[in-house]
Amino acid sequence: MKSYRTHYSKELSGNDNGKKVIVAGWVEDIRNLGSIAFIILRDRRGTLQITTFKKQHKEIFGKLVSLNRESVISVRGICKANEKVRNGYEIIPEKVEILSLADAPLPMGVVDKVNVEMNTRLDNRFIDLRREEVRAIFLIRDSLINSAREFLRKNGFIEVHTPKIIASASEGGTNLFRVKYFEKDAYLAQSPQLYKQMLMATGLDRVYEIGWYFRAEEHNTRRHLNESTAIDIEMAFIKNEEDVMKILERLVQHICKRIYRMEELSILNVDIRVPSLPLPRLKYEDVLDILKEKGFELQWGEDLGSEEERAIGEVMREEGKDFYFITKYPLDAKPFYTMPDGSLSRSFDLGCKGIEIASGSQRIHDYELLRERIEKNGLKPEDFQDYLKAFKYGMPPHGGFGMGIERLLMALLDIKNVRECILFPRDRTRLRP
Ligand code: AMO
Repeated sequence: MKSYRTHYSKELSGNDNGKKVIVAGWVEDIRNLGSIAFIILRDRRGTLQITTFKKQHKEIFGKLVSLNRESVISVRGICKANEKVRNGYEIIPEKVEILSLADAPLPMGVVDKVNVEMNTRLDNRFIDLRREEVRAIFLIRDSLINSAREFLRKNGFIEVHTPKIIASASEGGTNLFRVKYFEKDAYLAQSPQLYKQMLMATGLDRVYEIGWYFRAEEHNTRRHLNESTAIDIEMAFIKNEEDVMKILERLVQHICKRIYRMEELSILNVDIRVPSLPLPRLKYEDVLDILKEKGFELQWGEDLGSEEERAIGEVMREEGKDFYFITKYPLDAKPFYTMPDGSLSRSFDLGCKGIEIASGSQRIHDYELLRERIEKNGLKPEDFQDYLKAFKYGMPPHGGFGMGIERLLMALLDIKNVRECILFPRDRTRLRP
């Protein structure tokens, strides 16, 4: 055989009757009826049926029916139209090459309808990902990231990558993973915050990074990962946080427009609604009122917990809105770099169906004020000297946001557990595989 594969299952149909093809993939199922056998072969796009007859092809028949499930094979054969088969064709094999024999039993089933526990699935993620509905999430994730990149590039943002081994905290002093850096102590970056801001002093007016957050959060919830990914942007010469929110809402609208027709959504049985703009903007104080009506007693200044977020999501959903901003948080509830607005802040969170998916703000660009806010937050300006220096020699007004990729995906796809949205999750108890 010249090649292991000439066609994916999805690329063939009954119209290819008589065509010589080579297909390859995993043996999902073998139905041996004695004189005839059906092999279901799976590739990244779907499945196809191989039909073999004992009388005509004794050797091939024997080879195929004796395989363990999930073995990898390449099959050369003839495509034959057959209306009784799900995709309208079957492959009559002429040559079979076994590329990898699978052991039995499998650590977990691929097509069995039994519910496999999350831990078993994650322990055997390479098999879990063979399941169509699991793979669908990552195909959608790929499109989501691509469409974000497309939008940001079109709007003048350039892609950057900032250090992930850093000397000081970016989001306050807690939740840091400490690492040994030769003779010194270093940390894993909680976000690109300080670097993306420093870049605003360079003339690279608009930047974005698709990168990693490392957060040593102790809590083990359905919404938190210790290693997560995000789309961060920073933009200069803004008048206020509204300029940043406009980019963010257009970005989520663009992403929705790019993915709402994907066929993978039907595998997951979800509909994505493209939001109309502008998205609703709820002030923090109004959110407290809504929550009070719903029976939550949140004190002024407190951040919303997951229950409160869910309640707001429900209220918005009743109004037909999936996405909504919460604005004007109290200053003390936000990080030191946030621009004050009296006792409030020029900040916002973006919620989607009851889940916080992004947050951002206009930043302080005045050196003295920034120093003061660092101190007020119980942090040491000396620890931020490299960052602070960038504010001393010409720093334009600027702002930005960070949007969690897994959070956005879980909200859009109505997925209950954020671990489903990252290939190999890291949580409080999971460091493998
Ligand atoms: P924040 O800390 O709100 O803001 O993070 C931004 C977004 O990142 C996602 N996220 C997480 N997702 C999963 N697990 C986690 N542990 C986790 N932590 C955060 C969320 C969140 O909304 N520097 C600011 C952003 C900015 O102002 O530009 C920041 O990091 O979706």
